[in-house]
Amino acid sequence: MYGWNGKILRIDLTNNKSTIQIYDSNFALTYMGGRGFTTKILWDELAPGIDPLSPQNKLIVAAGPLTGLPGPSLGKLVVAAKSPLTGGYGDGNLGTMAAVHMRKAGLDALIIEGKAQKPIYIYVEDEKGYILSADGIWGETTFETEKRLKKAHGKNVGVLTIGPSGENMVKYATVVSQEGRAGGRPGMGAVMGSKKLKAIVFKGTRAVPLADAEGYKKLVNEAYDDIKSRDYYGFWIRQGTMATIEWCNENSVLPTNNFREGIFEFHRLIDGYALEAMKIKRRGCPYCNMMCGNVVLDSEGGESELDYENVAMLGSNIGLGHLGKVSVLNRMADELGIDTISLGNTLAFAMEATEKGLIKDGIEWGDYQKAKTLIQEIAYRKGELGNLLAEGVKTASQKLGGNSYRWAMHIKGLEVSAYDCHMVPGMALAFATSSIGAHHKEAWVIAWEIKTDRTGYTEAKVDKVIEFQRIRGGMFESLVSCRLPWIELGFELGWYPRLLKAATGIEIPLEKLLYTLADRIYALIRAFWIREQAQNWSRQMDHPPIRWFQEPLTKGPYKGAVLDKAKFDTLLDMYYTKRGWDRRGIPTKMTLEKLGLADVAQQLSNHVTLTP
Ligand code: PTT
Ligand code: SF4
Repeated sequence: MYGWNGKILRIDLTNNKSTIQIYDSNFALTYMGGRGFTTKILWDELAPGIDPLSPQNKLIVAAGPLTGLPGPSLGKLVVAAKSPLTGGYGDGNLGTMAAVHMRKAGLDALIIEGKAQKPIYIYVEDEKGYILSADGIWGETTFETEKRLKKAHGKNVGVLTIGPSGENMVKYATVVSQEGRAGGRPGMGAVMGSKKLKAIVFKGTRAVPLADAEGYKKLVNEAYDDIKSRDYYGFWIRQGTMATIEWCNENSVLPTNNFREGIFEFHRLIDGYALEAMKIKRRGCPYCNMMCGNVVLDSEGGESELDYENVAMLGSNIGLGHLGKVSVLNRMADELGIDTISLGNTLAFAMEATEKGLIKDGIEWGDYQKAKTLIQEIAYRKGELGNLLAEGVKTASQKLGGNSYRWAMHIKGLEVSAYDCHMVPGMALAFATSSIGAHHKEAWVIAWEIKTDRTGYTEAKVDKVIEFQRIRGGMFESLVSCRLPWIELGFELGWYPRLLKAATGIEIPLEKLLYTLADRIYALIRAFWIREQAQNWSRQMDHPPIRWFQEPLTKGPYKGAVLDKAKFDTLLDMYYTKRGWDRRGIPTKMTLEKLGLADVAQQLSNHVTLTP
């Protein structure tokens, strides 16, 4: 095979064993890579109903046929496991030298199973895996851990690590790399912590075999030029994703005070222009020529890499209008290895619970000093409140009781990312049907929706959600490649089959990537959720938080706006029909068979009655 290495490294931490597994072109062409691989492996290998924090869970790190090749924004990989936060499928995407080195090590994926007896880290060099003691790094921050591992193994390696929050199994602990790339929102860091796995270091010295190396090189040079020639390129370089703060506020979708409002009085103080005034450098993922990691000096003199989601969730959503201070909270999240989106949600949840008297001596809106203390308490699970919030807002609201479920902003247990949906039903549907819970990554339809028709509950919106899920959640997550050149600068999708052809020698039309492959991955992820949640499953799991239906915006041009429950249900029905799922949101037997998943239908029917 060209493009794929055809090898997966399996490391069993319980038995201290490491083995290479060869896979064939049929597996490669059916699941492509990245999320396709992780989904298939987790479906095949996890026993139904396991505890996500037990040794029975597996952590998968997976690349695709384009991962780590020199080429525009191709330095990305997927980390996945059964999520301790949601109990369903969980994954995340990171841009890191670990992606490049894993592929140069001759591998396309790493499966980590079992549990070590003592803290360890994994060192992988050219197909070989070693389990080494984490004495001296266990307990350290992600930044310090990476520094020390680079001291031990040399600078030319890629490192994935967890911080104290992963070690303490905070349910939304992430995996961090390069002091500012973070991935695995639904607790992938906690899964590492549960295995006593502090870090994974990759070193690769080989070249990935390409079908047409010369042709690939030529194509890549053209692709880089194309990206640079795009109209928006200059402004992107200035502000990156941070331009979204201003746009969201203008359109009344900037999460404010726990998604109660869509506009923030102090938005100017945390927007892309505020960033420009503080910026000291840019960072980014390997091989990217539109790097978006904007680094600032925060209020305490530390370096903090800012993105839209981080700033909205730790700024407007908690009522903090000071970019220097927001940057401190963001850096703390990176150092401790906590997801900023879930963190911004849990802090806001606690602020609202304090305001409403459910938490005594809690935390007031915008209280920066208390937020810093609480972040530490969450990461180390210290004290009653820190421990409660470490569980995420769904469990925290169940434990806290009262009416707190009304302001727990999550879907399927994953906290909502930074778009208020009181008046964008298409985006609400995207959140509701995302395959890991309320994450924007698969169907960021909000920009299109606001430009075309923000009030309607139309078929066009359902189509757009599915189209984006195919492109973003299916194709980009399995190639694996960054989607930002396409969505932000208009880099055409047609480039990807061309790059694939040069890398693998195989002509895979865009339609195949977007329809058969993406739909297969989606159906399999859904099957995983149903298998794991068969007892609790209902279409309610695909519903946005109650707040957006029942508590209207009280400020701004859309004052009074709420989502309409009956109309939302109609959207959901349309979505299910188009996906070939029944009214419960479960893929029908016919749909699974059509996608080549007859064996999955067979197994799933042991857990639920399938519609023919
Ligand atoms: C992603 C989610 C996002 S999405 C952001 S900012 W964004 C938050 N970033 C965090 C962070 O930083 N530190 C932290 N401790 N927690 C964080 N949580 C949040 O995590 C990121 C970029 C961005 S910046 C986006 S949109 C795009 N995401 C991509 C994706 O998902 N797939 C893909 N094929 N390409 C993508 N390109 C862009 O990558 P999760 P990164 Mg991240 C500091 O992982 O779990 O999916 O959540 O990977 O390398 O940092 O790049 O406005
Ligand atoms: Fe990474 Fe940003 Fe470049 Fe995408 S655009 S590859 S997220 S630096």
